[in-house]
Formats: sequence, C-alpha cells, structure tokens
Amino acid sequence: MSDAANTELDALVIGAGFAGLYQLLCLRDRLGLSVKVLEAGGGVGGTWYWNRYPGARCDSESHVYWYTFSEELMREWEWSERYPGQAEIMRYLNFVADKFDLKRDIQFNSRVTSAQYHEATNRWQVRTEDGQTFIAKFLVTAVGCLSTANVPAIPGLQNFKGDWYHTGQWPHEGVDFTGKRVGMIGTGSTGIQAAPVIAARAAHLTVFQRTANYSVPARNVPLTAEFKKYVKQHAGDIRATTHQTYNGMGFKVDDRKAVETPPEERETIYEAAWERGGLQFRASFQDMLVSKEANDTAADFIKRKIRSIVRDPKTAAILSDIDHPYAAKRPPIDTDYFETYNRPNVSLVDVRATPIERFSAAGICTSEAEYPVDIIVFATGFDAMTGPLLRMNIRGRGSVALKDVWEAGPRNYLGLQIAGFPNLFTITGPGSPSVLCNMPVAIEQHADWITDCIKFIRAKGLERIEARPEAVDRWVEEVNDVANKTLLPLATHSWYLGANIPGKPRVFMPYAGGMIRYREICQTVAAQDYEGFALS
Ligand code: NA7
Repeated sequence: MSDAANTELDALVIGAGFAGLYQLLCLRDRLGLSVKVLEAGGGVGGTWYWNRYPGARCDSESHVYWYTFSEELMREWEWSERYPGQAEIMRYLNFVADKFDLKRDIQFNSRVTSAQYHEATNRWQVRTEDGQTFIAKFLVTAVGCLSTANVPAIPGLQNFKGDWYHTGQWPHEGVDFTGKRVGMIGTGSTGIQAAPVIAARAAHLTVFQRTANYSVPARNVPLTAEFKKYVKQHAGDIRATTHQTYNGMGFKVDDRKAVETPPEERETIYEAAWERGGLQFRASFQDMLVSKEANDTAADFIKRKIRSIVRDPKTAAILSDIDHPYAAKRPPIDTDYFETYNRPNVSLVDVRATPIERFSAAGICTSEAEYPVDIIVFATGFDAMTGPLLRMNIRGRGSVALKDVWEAGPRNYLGLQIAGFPNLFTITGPGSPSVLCNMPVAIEQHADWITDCIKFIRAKGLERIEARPEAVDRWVEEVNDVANKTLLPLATHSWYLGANIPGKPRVFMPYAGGMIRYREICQTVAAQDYEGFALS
C-alpha cells in the first residue's frame, strides 16, 4: 500500500466530469467531509475531456446545460451559442472548478482499477492503475454513462497501415484530415455530428452505415445579446422549468396528440418544429413515444425530409430506410448532416447489406468491396451505462464481484445503490433517468440526494446504508414497466438496451418514467427515512 492508504477519507468520488465536480463540492463544502476525487483524465470534463472529435457539441441547449445550484454562477457564466461546443463546455467546467477551488482535491491521471468493500472495517479500498490505494467510508461513482469506448472486434485492425481513432478517445492535438481519404464507421449522434466537419476537410469521406438513423437540424446559432440578458434575468425560472419537465429540458411536451390532429395541421406543426430545430422536435405531440401510429407520422415526415434533401436517390433510400420508431434510439440533431451527402467527396456504404468483414492494410473490406482509406474514424459508440462501472472491478460484501451480480443485466435500487455494496452510490447509474434526461439536471438531483443521505446517516450516528434486495426487485420491475409503456424498447439494436455490444445482456437500462416522477420517488424514499434501504 502507498502512503495514500494511510489517509482515510470520508468519501472518495470517481470521475471529475459534471457529476464528480458537483459531488465534491456538496460533500466537502456543505457537509465538511474529507473528500478526494480520482480522475483518469489529465483534467476536469469527463465526457467532454475525451470526446474532442470534430463537431463535438452538446444536444441540450446551452441555457439548460449547466449547473443550477448557484444563481450567482448562472449569472456569471455566459454561453456563446445555442448549443455549447466541446471546447466551450471544457472552459465552463474549468471555470466552475476554479471558482469553487475544486482542483486541489482532484487527483488527475488516476484510473481506478479496483474497488473492494471490507466488511470488518466498513470501508472501501480503491486502487488506481499506478498502484495507489485509498480508503474511504463512502464511495461515489461519477463515471458517466458513455465513457467506455466501443471499438468493434472486427479482424485485421492491427494490419491497417493508416491511422485510426475512436471519437470518444480523440487525440488532444486533433487530427488533420486535409487531403486524406477517411472512412467513418457509425451513424449515431457522434457520426452525424462529425461527418459534415470531416467532409469539409478530407479528400474523400466514406460513411459506413449499419442502422439508418433519424436526425433533425440543430439550427445552432450564436446567442443574441437579448437572449443572454434574458438568461441572466431568469436564471431561477429556467431552473424551475427544467425541474418541471419530463426530461429536464427547457421545453415542455405539447399536450396535443398526433393521432387526433388532422394531417395538414400535423404537417404544419412538424414543419415548424423542423425549422425551429433541436430535440424539441420530439415534444411536438404527447403521444409520439407511446403510440406507434403517432410515431409513424413523425417518422414519415423525417424520412420524406431526408429524401428531399439528399439528391442521389440510391443514397437517399439507404439513409431513409430506418427500421425503428423515431426517438426510440437516442435521436441525433445535426448541422448539415444529410446535406453532406450531396458533396462530391462523400459516399455512403450500407453495411447492413454488405457487412464490414475485416480491415486490410489499405482500408475497410466489406463483403462486397475494399475501400482504401488513410484514416478510420470509429464513431461506434460506447459500452453504455454499465461499462464504466464494470470495468472498475468493484467488489462488495464477501468479495462478490459486481460483474457477477449484474451478469444478466444491471439490478439496483433507484439507480443509486446495489444490494451487497454498502455505502456505494452510483451517480446516473442504470435504472435512473440519466441519458433520457438533460444530464446536468439528473446529476444535480443525484448528487443532492446522496449528500442529504450521507448527512442523515451521520446525523443519526449511523455507519452504513445499503439497498435491500426486495427494494431492488421492486425497482427493476418499475424500470421495466415504465419502459414497456413506451416505444423505446422497440429499437432492438439500441444502446439503451445494451444491444450494440456483442454478448451484453439485453436489458432496458435507463429509467423511462420521467425526471419529475423519479425525483418524487427519491424524495418520498428519503422522507420515509430511506425506505428500501437497510441502515445500520
Ligand atoms: P451510438 O449512438 O451508439 O452510435 C454508434 C454507431 O456505430 C451506430 O450507428 C452503430 O450502428 C455503429 N456501429 C457500432 N458498431 C458497429 C459495427 N461493428 N459495424 C458497423 N457499425 C457499427 O454512439 P454515438 O457515439 O454516436 O452516440 C452516443 C451518445 O452520445 C448519443 O446517443 C448521445 O446521447 C451522446 P447500430 O445502430 O448499432 O447498428
């Protein structure tokens, strides 16, 4: 054990993104605990530290994509665009970390490789890649939902003579695409953001699409002085709105139903939503995510848009041959994505029809042809939600491994605690709204709840909190029930279900009951002296 083992902490937080920074502030400055954050990256930022790919930008609008715990902070910070770009989010998180003097308690370049609960001492022992050991009573994971990059196990990558990159592990110095032939695999939110930017530089971009995807224009613009002023003056109202919406966004889902709206009027509504742009498109009708008939109207509208934008009929057909309901997979928003296929230096390969079989020295080989490229970009997503937790080798009571407990899929209570893993809290864990919510809203709610919970435990002179197995059973059922009332599980290849990772159990992971309901449940549990948890 290193010297660090001698320093016993009240709480250890893993990750210094949005979640870890705020959790540190809560536990250290509000409860006065001794806290340390371990962060694998060389700086704060989490997702935004790693995802530096061309075009990386948040899909939440900037005036709701920030912390709301401090109105002073909300008045001090000013976003420049409708959607914050990666570099600006990094500036913001560094600004917050400096303003609240958080970095002194963050140890960077420290990847956690194991976390073990010791029953006799009621302490967690956490080890890092470089062999350091830390001891803490409470362990909080703030590792994000999309931080374990998925590079598909397609044979031959080691033979490829060019360069390759995964978008979630992008080099800090950037990649120069000028004059290069680029092959990009993946058309999720990331690929859809990256393609237009790469195409503008590269000699040629070939996009390899497995599942065709919907996308709605983001309509990003610089913010006007009036809007910036409005945000400063209405910081409290904006915060209140994000607490009153299903998914923590700044807009409400409309009350009207698509199935009850005459086709012509519906078309006008979709057209207006398309022009306004952004994720708000899915809020056009309240039945869009629960009625297939309603959803079909949105799906049909977007497919027609794709065919009207993309000039080559064959490419348009491949792009619009979408097999799942709109927004049943995470719906991307874009800047000129479909327009990019009208460029002479961009082509599309349908790898559903002709799968990628291997990489050669020269490029990407499908069942039909070899595509020579200089650079391969993997926009192939993540081992989402459970991946970041499972790779840390977490062991609870009796040295039981989390990977064994979750062999058939994640099981926990409120997405916050796992039976058999006392005093371990998982911010935005599977089973919580997390990725179905505007992330900072979900994160603040979790970090506040955890802080109040630890405060309660200490005030009562208690030592330990642990989810009861029966509460876990109930919660898993609730997560499944609410998901099954929506169309979300119909996208059978979605990462919400773990379907993008070969061999991963197919379980719908995020809580689809909405942030309002979830917040109420968490509040009720706390008000009932942490019902469903064993305290000792
Ligand atoms: P996503 O949404 O998981 O997208 C990954 C894309 O990569 C998707 O189109 C996949 O096709 C494709 N993919 C993955 N593996 C392969 C293989 N083996 N062959 C061909 N194509 C493949 O990840 P993103 O990074 O775009 O977005 C993640 C989230 O970040 C996003 O949802 C937002 O919440 C922010 P598939 O659909 O699986 O057929």
